[in-house]
Amino acid sequence: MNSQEYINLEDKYGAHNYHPLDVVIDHGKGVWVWDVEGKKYLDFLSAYSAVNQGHCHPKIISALTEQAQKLTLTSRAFYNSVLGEYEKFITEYFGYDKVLPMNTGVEGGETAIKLARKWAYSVKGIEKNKAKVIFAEGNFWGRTLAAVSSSTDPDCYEGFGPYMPGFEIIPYNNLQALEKALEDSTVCAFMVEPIQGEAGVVVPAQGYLKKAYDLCTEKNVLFIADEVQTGLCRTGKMLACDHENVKPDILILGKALSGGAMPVSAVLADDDIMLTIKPGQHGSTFGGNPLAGKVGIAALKVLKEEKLAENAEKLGDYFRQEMQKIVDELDIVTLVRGKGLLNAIVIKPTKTGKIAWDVCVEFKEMGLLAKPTHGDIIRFAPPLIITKDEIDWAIDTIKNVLMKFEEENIPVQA
Ligand code: IF1
Repeated sequence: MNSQEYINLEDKYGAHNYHPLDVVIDHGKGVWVWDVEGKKYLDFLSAYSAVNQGHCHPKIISALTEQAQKLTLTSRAFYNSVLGEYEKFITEYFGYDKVLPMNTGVEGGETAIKLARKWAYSVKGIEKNKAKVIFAEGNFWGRTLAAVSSSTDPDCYEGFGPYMPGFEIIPYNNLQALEKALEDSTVCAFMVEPIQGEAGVVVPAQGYLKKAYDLCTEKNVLFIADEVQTGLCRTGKMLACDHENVKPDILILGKALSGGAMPVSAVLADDDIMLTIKPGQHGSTFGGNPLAGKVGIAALKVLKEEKLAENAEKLGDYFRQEMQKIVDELDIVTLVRGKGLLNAIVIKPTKTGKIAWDVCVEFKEMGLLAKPTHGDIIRFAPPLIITKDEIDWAIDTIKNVLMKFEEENIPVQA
């Protein structure tokens, strides 16, 4: 079958809950993927930061295949010979007493909020069913009803009401708003992305995270960091919170925790928070399965062995510096922002409002895969194993495409 035939199958038999670019990927290795016609692409999305270690990393795949021959799932009705080893490894890796293993990032978010509420009633002493959690405008932490209840993006929440009570939303990167919200003694937690991914790689002011953490601590409110997308070396440090030496009370990880091999997420916290959930009060069939444990250990080891945070920091700075030259030179792109290898450019709005999409289609034709978010923003997030030569090729490709659009489509203010 050719690409169009694969696309037709998905169109006919699959829910239409996505609008993918017209490329049918068949196999991948490192930073490269190939479509069914054998055309090669540089992956500049990394499955939304799930393949930080590169596609099909040999060490992660061998951990997966070796364990898959032995034992894949016991459920938590019984112990297994991998989970304890994985729990010890990941809690020592990040410096927390305990981990609650789940599968998807959004389950990590749900788990963190349930922990915060349990802690609110059993430790902080907030009146039953009155605990509030604060979120920032522009947040994205998944697609469950609780997640969309905290969203300010109509595409995420419209048509899915009624919404979860006890959620409050304040402006992102605004300490005065947070300080004011924290005056309410029923607030138990502030859940925030250190850099907002889906919002378009929105980087808060230097010092925001640290000051937000301190304000929460002063008010005995839990600081929950959603590092599902920004964590695991993506922003040039192991965690984005490390840029400000903030240690979250609750840390949520996902995506690259498995290197893209399977869904693995984790919530880390110390005993005073984690032990508020008692046996039988939370979990999931696949949470903490032995396959995820072995894959998680391998994925975390690769991050350090291959110094992916250092590479992301160095090549991310270089990438933004080169992108800035393009911003200065061209009219069509108005800014570049990001940290490490989580970056985005903003395309000047036009009447059609779909120029970012058209640019990504042209990127695809030229062999680079990226996707717009929120109309005029294009996120660039390659696997963190990328080399300088590969980044240089990407920069040239991005520049050539943008220059082509500059000449052909003089953008008009929307
Ligand atoms: C989609 C992007 C969207 C996340 C953060 C939790 C989750 C995510 C910071 C939930 C998931 C994914 C979901 C995927 C596209 C992608 C995404 F920001 F990465 F680009 F949508 F906003 N916290 N992000 O980014 O993790 O349950 O998906 O494992 O839903 O379209 P999940």
